[in-house]
Amino acid sequence: MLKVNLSDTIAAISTAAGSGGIGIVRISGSEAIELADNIFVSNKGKRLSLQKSHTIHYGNIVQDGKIIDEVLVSVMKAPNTYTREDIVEINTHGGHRAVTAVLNAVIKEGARLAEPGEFTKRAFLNGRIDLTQAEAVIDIINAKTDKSREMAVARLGGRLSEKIKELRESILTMLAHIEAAIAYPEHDDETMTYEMIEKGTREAIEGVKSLIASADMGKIYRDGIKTVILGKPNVGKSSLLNAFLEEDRAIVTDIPGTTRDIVSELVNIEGIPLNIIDTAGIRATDNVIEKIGVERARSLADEADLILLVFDGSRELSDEDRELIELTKDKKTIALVNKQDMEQKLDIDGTGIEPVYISVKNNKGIDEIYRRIKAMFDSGDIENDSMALISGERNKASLLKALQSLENVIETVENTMPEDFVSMDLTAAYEALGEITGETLEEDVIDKIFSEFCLGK
Ligand SMILES: Nc1nc2c(ncn2[C@@H]2O[C@H](COP(=O)(O)OP(=O)(O)OP(=O)(O)O)[C@@H](O)[C@H]2O)c(=O)[nH]1
Ligand SMILES: [Mg+2]
Repeated sequence: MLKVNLSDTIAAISTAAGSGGIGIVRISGSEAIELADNIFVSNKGKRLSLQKSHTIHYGNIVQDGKIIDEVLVSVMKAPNTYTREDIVEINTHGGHRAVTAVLNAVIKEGARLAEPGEFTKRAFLNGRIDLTQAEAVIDIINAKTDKSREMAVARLGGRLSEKIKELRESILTMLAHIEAAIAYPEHDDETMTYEMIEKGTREAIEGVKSLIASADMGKIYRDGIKTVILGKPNVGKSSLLNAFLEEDRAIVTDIPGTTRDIVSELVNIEGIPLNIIDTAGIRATDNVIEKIGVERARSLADEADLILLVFDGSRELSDEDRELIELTKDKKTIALVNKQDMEQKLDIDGTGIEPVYISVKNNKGIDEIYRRIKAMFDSGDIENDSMALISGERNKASLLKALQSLENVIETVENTMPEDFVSMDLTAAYEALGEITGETLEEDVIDKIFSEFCLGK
């Protein structure tokens, strides 16, 4: 069990640093209301501890005879609160000094400064939400697009928890059958049991696989599609980046080799975030420095979720172009033939490439690039039930572990090895899935997850 001190009352500023209309100091714990009462002076002489839950009260925060700020105080009593503990939220004026002074007053009354994410951690430890929901809270806060926010909201509502719960329950049922078969061998037809287990395990494998597939989509919507613009020098790579950004971010000249350093920018294309990386042009020569460029292009291509491979339509296909085609052939690539406004000399028939013809100069064909990207990444799945529910590498790693164990089960069954092996692997899968909801996770891992939260959440 987790050894966490839930008995002390914690406090933090929950609003963002800086000036705003309102700032909020949040207090949670068994002494939250009493503590607030010590510094809250209602103009009608109200005592917070005598008020009903979920009510708001007007007055001043006063300490050592001095008014610190004029405030509105919300009183929320356990258990129907964010943390399931008593919560008081003090709405102050939103200046940094005002919220800080009120927080200091609360600390002086005996509250402890909350750690990052501690309110949400308490919600988790007190059983109000599971870990998928806690992580959804961070993801909503950090969402860079509406899509990733929508996905996180679905998780907060328990969509992922339900799926994990279903999978775990079906595994548990199988485990129970095996235990029964071991305990009462005379009552159970062994082959029957194995057939049932194989079927159940295959179903579980499908379920886990579809969640893993959604993890990749989830990552893309969360962090952006890592998009690398590749091409030989002077084809218009930096110009393309600028066209996406609708501003002159990267330096563009007619001198080949203009871009030296990697430039990267986040752009939002119809709700799909692209993390676009402009690179130095690739030259396939024997020159050592240029070779480094090719190596770098190769490693960028390896890391990319999407490659935009740019050709210059006004020049003939060169060795550099061929090298780049070779280098990107197994990757998600969109080929672009640029400079359509000029006389065309490029012949890419026979390369198997179906490019988008564009002219960055005349802003032609850029929409078609967007359409291709949407078709590639917006699988429609996102809209429906198999929504990208998985967030982050942690969940994916647990799913991969579960998958491995389930695949071991199939192997054991196929080789009619002893039941003990089956139950061992099923148990491992059951536990790996439990890590996602936080049921079978080590304390330090949980601490680490919450430490990535912002203060006051
Ligand atoms: N005619 C024409 N010129 C273009 C077009 N797109 C880019 N250019 C020009 O091509 C030249 C090279 O453009 P850049 O965007 O710097 O090319 P790059 O691929 O980034 O080049 P390096 O950084 O040197 O590898 C510049 O003079 C651009 O103005 C286009 O669609 N038509
Ligand atoms: Mg450039």
